[in-house]
Amino acid sequence: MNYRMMLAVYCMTLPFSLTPAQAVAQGSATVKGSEAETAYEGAPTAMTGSGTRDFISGEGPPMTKEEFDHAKQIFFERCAGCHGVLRKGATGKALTPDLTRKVTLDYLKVFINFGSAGGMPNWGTSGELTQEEVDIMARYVQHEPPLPPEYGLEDMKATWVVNIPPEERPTKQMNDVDLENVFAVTLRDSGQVALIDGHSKEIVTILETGYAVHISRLSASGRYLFTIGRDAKINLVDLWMETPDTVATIKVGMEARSVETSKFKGWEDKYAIAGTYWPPQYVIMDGDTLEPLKVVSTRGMTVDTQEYHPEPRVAAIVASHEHPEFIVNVKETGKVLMVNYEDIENLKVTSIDAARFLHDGGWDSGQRFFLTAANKSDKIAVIDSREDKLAALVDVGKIPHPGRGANFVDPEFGPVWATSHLGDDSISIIGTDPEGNPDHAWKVVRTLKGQGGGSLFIKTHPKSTNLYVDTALNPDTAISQSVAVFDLENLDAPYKVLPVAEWANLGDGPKRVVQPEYNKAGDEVWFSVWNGKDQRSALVVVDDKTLELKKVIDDERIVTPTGKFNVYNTVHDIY
Ligand code: DHE
Repeated sequence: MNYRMMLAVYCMTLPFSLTPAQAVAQGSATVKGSEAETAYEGAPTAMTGSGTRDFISGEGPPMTKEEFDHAKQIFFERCAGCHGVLRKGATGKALTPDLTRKVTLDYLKVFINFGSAGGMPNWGTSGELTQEEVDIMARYVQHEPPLPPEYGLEDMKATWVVNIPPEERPTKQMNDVDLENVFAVTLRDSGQVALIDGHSKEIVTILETGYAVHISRLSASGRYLFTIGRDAKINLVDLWMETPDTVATIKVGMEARSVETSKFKGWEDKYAIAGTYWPPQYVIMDGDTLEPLKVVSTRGMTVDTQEYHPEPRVAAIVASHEHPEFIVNVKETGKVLMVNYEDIENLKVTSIDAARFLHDGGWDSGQRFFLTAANKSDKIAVIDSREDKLAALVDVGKIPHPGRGANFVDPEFGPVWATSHLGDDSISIIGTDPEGNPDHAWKVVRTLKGQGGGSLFIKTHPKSTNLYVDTALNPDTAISQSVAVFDLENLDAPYKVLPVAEWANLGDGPKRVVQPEYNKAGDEVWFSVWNGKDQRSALVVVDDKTLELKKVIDDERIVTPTGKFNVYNTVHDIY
C-alpha cells in the first residue's frame, strides 16, 4: 500500500467549530491513534466520478468545469471511502454544503492543508495535493455533491457474460488437485487471484479478476469459487475444470466488497449474493451462471437517530445455516438484514437493529450466532440466526476488526469467540455458549494484550491450540512485520512473536504480515507478506505445532498478496 493510498481518507473529521489557528495546531499533532484506520480505509477505490450528475452552476463559489472535474476525481479517489460518495458522512464527517458553506474558504483550506488530530491527513503540507488543488478542493466541497449513476438489473445484465454454460461444464473433477486444500489468494494490486495447491505449495493457476480484488468465497459444494473486485466485478470459477477457470462474470455496481453463496440444506450452490458500496444495494444471482435475479436497495433509516441515510453500504454477507437466508450487514444504517431466499419474488427481509458501522464478522463454533463488528460503536453485535433476533451488543476494545474471528474453548469459560482491534492492542474474548455457560454468554470473559493496535485479522482452528493475531497496520514496522501467537491452553503466558516478514527475506518495502489462514488439516498457518506493488511479496507457511518456518512461497507472480481462502475452511466456515 503506498503512502498516497494510506492518506486517502479522513478528510475533515473535526467539527466545524475550531478557529483556523486551532485547526493548524490540531493538524500539527501526530495522529497516531487513527493512523492504522486511515491506512486501512484508504484502500484503492474503483470510482473515479465519471458519469455523475454535477451541480456546478449551483450556489457554490466560482469554479471552472476543469477545476470541478479535477476536484471530483480527487474526492472520489481519496475521500469518498470515509465521507461517503454523497458526502453525507460515513466513518468521516458529513461534508454537505449546508455545513461547508457555514465556514469560510480559508477555514476549509487550513483543514485540507494541515490535517487534523481527528485523523484527517495533511494533504497540503505532505505534498500530496498542490496548493492549487487544496484551493479547488475547498471550493468543491461548498458545491452540491455530484450524483453518481444508479445501476439496476438491466445495467448488470449488459455486463453479464457466461463463458461456459453449465451444460458444457465438466460433470466430474477433471484435475487431480486436492481441491479442498487449495488456497485462493488475493493478489490485490494486480487484480488477480492465485489458486495455490496447499500440499505442493505450487501455483495451480492465476485468474484475472476485478480491480483491486477483495475476497473469495466458495459455493456450499466447494466446486465454485466466487471472487469480487472493488469495481464490483464478480468471477465465477469452476474448480472442476482441467485447469480451473472463470465460467461467468458480471459487474453488479461501481464499488463492492462482499459476495456469498447459499448454504442452507437443499439450497446448496443455488444462489449467490453480492453487496455493493455504490449503489447501496444487494443483488441475488443464479448460483451457477451469475444471472442477476433480484436487486434490493439498502437506503433507509439509521438504527439510532432514525434519520434517512442515502448511501448505506453493504459490508459483510454470510449464508445462514439455520434458514434459507443471507445475513447482510448494512454499514451506515447499523442494521442486519436477514434476507430469506425461499421465494425471491415475494422477498421476506427481517431487519435487525444492531449498531453503526457494521463491517466484518463470523460465526460462533455452533454456527447459530453471527458475531459482527460495529466498528465505530466499539461493539460486537451478536445475531441469533435461528430466532432472527439480536442476541446482544457487547462492548469491546477500540474499533474491533475480527475478519471472521476465532473460535476456541477457553479453559475457564467454555466456548468463546475472539476479536482483535484496529484502534488498540486488546483482544476481546466473548463467551458464546448461552446454554452450557449462561453466565458468560455475550460477555467479554477475558481481554488479552497483543503487540499493538492496527490488527486486522485473528485466527485459530479446531485442531490447533494457537491463536494468531496480526498487526498489519501498526505504524511500528517491527510489529507490522511480525505476528503474535497465544497459547490457548495457557492464556496467562506471554505471547510469542514470529518474525514472519524476516523469514520471507524480501528486501525493501513495508512487508506487512497479514491474515493468518489455516490449511484443511489445521496443522499449517499461511501468512501474506504484503509488500508494495513493485516490490517482492511472499506467502509464508508456518508449522502450527513447532511455530517454525515451513515454506516461503515467493514466486514472482505473487504480487501484493492479502486475503487467503482455504477451500475447505471457507466452505465449512471454520475459524
Ligand atoms: Fe477488506 C473483508 C471492506 C480494506 C482485506 N473487507 C472485508 C469485508 C468488508 C471489507 C465489508 C467483509 C466481506 C464479507 O465477509 O462478506 N476492506 C473493506 C473496506 O471498506 C476497506 C476498509 C477499505 C477499502 O476501500 O476497501 C477494506 N481489506 C482492506 C484492506 O486494505 C485489506 C487489508 C487488503 C486488501 O486486500 O485490500 C483488506 N478484507 C480483507 C480480507 C477480507 C476482507 C482479507 C476477508 C477476511 C476473511 O477472513 O474472510
